[in-house]
Amino acid sequence: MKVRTWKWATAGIALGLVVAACATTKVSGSRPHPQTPATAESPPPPAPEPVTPGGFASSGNSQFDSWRDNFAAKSAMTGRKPETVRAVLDGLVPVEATAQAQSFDNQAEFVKPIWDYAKSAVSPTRITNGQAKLAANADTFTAIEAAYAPPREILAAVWGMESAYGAVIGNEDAPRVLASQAAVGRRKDFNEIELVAIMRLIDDGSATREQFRKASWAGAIGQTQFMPSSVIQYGKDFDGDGHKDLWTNAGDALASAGNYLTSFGWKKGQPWAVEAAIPTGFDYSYGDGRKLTVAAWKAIGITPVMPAVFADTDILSAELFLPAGSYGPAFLLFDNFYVIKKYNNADSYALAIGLLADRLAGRPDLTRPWPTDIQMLTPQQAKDLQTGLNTLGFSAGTVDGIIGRGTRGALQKFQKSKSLTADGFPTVAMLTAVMDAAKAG
Ligand SMILES: [Ca+2]
Repeated sequence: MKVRTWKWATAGIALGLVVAACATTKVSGSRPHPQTPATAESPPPPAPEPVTPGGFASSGNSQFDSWRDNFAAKSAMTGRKPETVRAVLDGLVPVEATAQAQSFDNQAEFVKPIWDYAKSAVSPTRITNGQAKLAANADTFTAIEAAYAPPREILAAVWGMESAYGAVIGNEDAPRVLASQAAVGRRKDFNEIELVAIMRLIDDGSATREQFRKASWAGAIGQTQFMPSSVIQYGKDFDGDGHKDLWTNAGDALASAGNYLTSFGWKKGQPWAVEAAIPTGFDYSYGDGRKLTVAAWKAIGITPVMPAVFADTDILSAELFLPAGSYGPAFLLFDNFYVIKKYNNADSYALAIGLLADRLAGRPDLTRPWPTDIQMLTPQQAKDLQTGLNTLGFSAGTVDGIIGRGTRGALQKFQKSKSLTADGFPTVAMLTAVMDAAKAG
């Protein structure tokens, strides 16, 4: 407690200096130059730094400045301490809008073929490092497992995927990236809520302004990459030192992830998914999102590759997931798969976490490899496929270049009509078959 008090006293002095500096700027309109008195030969003094009506030094971007003035006033009205509002928002210069938009558009979990993402996620290095981290933190994991529902390998996989087990937590300023988005109107409410969450965490002594200078480009913080509002809602001070320190305390970060997944309904003792062996001649149209019990899947020829630890799962419901159509491994997904998606809503992310966790638990690699020779359709090719299917009377809906359920279903009908494997998977070969049939028709 003494250390904390001292830190706050220091922070108070620092804040006082910042405020004093701002006041000087505001009043005099230019920086004082006490040691370089002006002479006739001196260059003219620098132009005064513009100050916004809200009292912030201008960022040079009028849209950002005006958003900040309004948001600062709004934040103060929610009961945040004025010095915290200023510490969080002062000095921010917006991230260039195009750079930020590109970061969103290029998220690997959405743009890579799912198997490329899964393969790079479950790399030998990540498996080796994860097993070493599990061993080095065995007592922490045992305590966290006793308190929360997910097994240690799932939490270790989240740790590995989010921050390379704490090694890479980001160097962006969370207030800056969140404010940049809010100012241009990109998910404004979401980003403003996160900024207020940062202010709240600083106000109640959970974190310091400085700690938020280590964040991801999206404003997520710490070894398990939580958004600030999630730190408030789900974060845990596992070592009981009074701080939810997801940045430097692995136990706090892992317990927070354990609590998060538990809160979203992780079912203890159930798998996230298991690989499913598909028999020859299987009707792939079963992979349409329907849920059947494991016993029912077995009855139609699917063989789950079930680790002994999950022996008694015949009564559980599962969905057949065919990420690479008939060209790669198939999975039976259980409820816990959808709980992982609460962490990051991409099938590829949840798949990667699950596969990495399985390896960290010492389970064998997939029995069926991922395809290496399949080329994904370009958006234009996807449009051509949709046009061809529509021409043939297999309605793929709007020609938008996005392969969703509708396009896959239409492709399955085409495949069935040609006695092809009806997996609805859009390969270049399948595009050619559709185009040829459409021309011939
Ligand atoms: Ca702590």
